[in-house]
Amino acid sequence: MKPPQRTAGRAAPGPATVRSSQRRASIVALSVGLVAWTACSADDVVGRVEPDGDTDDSSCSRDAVDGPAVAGRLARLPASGTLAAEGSICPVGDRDWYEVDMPEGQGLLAVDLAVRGPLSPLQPTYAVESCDAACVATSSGTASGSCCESRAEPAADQAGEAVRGAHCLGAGEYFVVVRDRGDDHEDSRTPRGIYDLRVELGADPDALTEPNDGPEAATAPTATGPRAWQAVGHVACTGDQDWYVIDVPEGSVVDVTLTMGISALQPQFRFVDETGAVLGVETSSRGDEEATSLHGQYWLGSAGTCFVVVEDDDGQDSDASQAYDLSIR
Ligand SMILES: [Ca+2]
Ligand SMILES: [Ca+2]
Ligand SMILES: [Ca+2]
Ligand SMILES: [Ca+2]
Repeated sequence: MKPPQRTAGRAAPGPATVRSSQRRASIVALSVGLVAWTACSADDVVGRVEPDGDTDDSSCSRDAVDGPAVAGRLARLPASGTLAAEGSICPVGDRDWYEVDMPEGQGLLAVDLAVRGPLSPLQPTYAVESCDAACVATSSGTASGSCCESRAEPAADQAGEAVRGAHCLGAGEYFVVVRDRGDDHEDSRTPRGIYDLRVELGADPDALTEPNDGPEAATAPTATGPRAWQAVGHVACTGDQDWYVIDVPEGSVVDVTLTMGISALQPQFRFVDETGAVLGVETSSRGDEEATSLHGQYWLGSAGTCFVVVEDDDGQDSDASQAYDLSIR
């Protein structure tokens, strides 16, 4: 097993719970494909026991993808190559595990999860877990702490609302775990509701400069003149920050310009000095409706290092298909 090289969040491993038993459960006809356990070796597995105990409500037509040892495999849709599964959250507390292999050379995992039909009582959500049961990302953003067990995640998704996210992950093996946000609803409609899970794997367009998500890993932009630089990049996944570093002489005035076409995010840049103080923030709060053109000017009394950070305004949105242009002079 290869360890994740870059994750959207670096979460502490969850509690080591051992799967005590594998329940026999009724298997419904799903387009999940074969239930399998091949990627993470048994020695690596820290299983999770579903919170619903041994309740096996046959009226739920429960699908048997309850944990890493019996994770479902996603089917590849012929036309698009998208990986897909369908299932149901039932009974209350049900969690459905799907295995995803991130190959070398890829690094972007995009998830789309939606429940079919109107009036679903579910608040669908997902987490991405690594092979050793560490949560590395959630539908509501970057993981921190034991998010997979949290009952109080930040985004209050409405019942029945689709959730989407894109996550930067290193090559390796992961699980996408689908559940109700509070583990307190089941799809009780008649006929029983079905969710659609779609997963797409792709390359991070900034692969040559990532990870540059903090001052220590900041990228040097391309020099275009004695005191002029430029960079092209992408806010490619949830929580992606692109840090750029320049050195300036004493008494400098630094001009920063950020431009971007209409995208799925609200682009923003911060100007940060070497002490970490934020000297200015410019935000395009309508960047998903109109093109972005941001400009700021900053005076530095003493010579030193400073940073320009390009990001989404709240770290929740991303767009790997739309590049930004950054100019510093
Ligand atoms: Ca299920
Ligand atoms: Ca980036
Ligand atoms: Ca970055
Ligand atoms: Ca945003």
